[in-house]
Amino acid sequence: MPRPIYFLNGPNLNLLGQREPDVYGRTTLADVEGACRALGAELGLEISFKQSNHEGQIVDWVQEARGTAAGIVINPAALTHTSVAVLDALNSFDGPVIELHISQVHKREAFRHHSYVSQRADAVMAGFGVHGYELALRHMAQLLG
Ligand code: DHK
Repeated sequence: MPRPIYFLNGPNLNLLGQREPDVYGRTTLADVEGACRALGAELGLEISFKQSNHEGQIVDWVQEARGTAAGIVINPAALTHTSVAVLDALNSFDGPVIELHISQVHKREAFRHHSYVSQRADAVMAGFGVHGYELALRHMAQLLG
């Protein structure tokens, strides 16, 4: 049984499509999940797509990914800039990790310019909009050979 790719989404991404559409667009997270599942089927990759507003839940899912997932695509959202706990959890995971931001965080407020997660991520994406999720999946497919 091939291992799935975990897509982990942090706080407020459940409101994607509704909150700050000028920054994050009008596509919902359910639409993004659907697009990833369709591409995953094309690439022969299983997808496990999750979102939580709670830091501990994200940590639990990263720990669950150990020995379960082939790779992790993570949009930690605000936890990017605050969470040593998410970084520590990712450091316990052996497979490839792609950090993804919908917006171009380096064009935004200074507090969004630092990422704890980048210390672990094998690739970092920002500013591709929701299309970044499919690009990340294609890159993950390449990394996994
Ligand atoms: C999403 C968030 O919710 C913000 O807290 C981050 C990220 C940026 C995004 O661009 O996907 O700063």
